[in-house]
Amino acid sequence: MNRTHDMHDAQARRALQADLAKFNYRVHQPDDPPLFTRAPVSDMQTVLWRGDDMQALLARLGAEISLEPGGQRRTLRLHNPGLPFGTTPTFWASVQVILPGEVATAHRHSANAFRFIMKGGGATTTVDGERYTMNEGDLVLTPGMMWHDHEYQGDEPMVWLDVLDISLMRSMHATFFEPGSAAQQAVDRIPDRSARAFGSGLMGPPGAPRPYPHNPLLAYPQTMARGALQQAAGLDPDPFDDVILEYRDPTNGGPAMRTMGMQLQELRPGFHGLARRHTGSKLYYVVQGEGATVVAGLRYDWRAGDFLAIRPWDWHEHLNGSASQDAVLFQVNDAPAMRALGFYNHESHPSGQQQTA
Ligand code: GTQ
Ligand code: FE2
Repeated sequence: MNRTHDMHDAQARRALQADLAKFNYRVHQPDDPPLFTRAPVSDMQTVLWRGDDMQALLARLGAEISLEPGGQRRTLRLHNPGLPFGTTPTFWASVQVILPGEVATAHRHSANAFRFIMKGGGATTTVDGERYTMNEGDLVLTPGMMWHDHEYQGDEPMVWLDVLDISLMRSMHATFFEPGSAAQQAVDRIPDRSARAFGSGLMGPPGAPRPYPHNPLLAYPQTMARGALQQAAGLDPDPFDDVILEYRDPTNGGPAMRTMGMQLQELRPGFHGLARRHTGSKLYYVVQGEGATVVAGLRYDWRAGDFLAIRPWDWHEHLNGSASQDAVLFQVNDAPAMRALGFYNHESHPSGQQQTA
């Protein structure tokens, strides 16, 4: 192939394209962006949101935005400036504020959702007629097309993280949304029913179908999760993540949701993990303590209340520089969706850790 040939080819491709358009065909053009890159190229940006900035904004949201029956939730969306919408290419994370006496009215949607309680406690969510009381550090699931509404009868504003696989659902043109016929569902099942039946993770109803058709467990309380993490601290440390556990479907050991994975981890004082990269995106919420994550050679220092979203295929490693304080991170990732589709891929850094700028 020489230069003249290339020019001739480019000309031929342009001419062909013009004639093809009306038949809904195309041929690749020399200036088209490359389709098959050697490795993932993402428009997403790695972003750190500071909890300190968020506090005042949440107070404004509470004061200035009302919660209308049948309307949108009152949320501060974590927007990724590299993307047209959403926090990552697959999911949207938002921080929801609910004030004493408020009801977030019933609806359902095809997007899978969960809540992780950031501040306060006592609000209830009803999921397909089953009511849960939500407290700080709890994880509560709302799988796709299950009816849900929230109610809060407390004294102080309550704040939680919502994550929905909206971008994934939208990219697959599979959006359904349905408002409820009443503001709230009837609570017509035993409260905490799924947690009572399956919540121990070790014992369950002997008559339950096997395999169970979907994860029957909707709530993962903080006390359970932190207790499990404390037990795991007695194991060998994970070289990337120190002490880490994922939230699981107790009936099959798989991820708690079909598209999104949730994990809780503890970085002990002095921990400096190895660097790795993987396909798919993830978001960390700092539950406790402080530390840093080096992403693509840049160091992001974080502390309790911060969020950090990491771009697909960026090298990243965690550290806790404190001499005495544990750091606790809650994580959401899209690894279950990536794995189910055969797109999950990961690598450890050849030098163990990155050079920082
Ligand atoms: O609480 O049902 O952040 O439907 C976005 C969409 C929360 C919810 C969000 C929702 C909800
Ligand atoms: Fe919802």
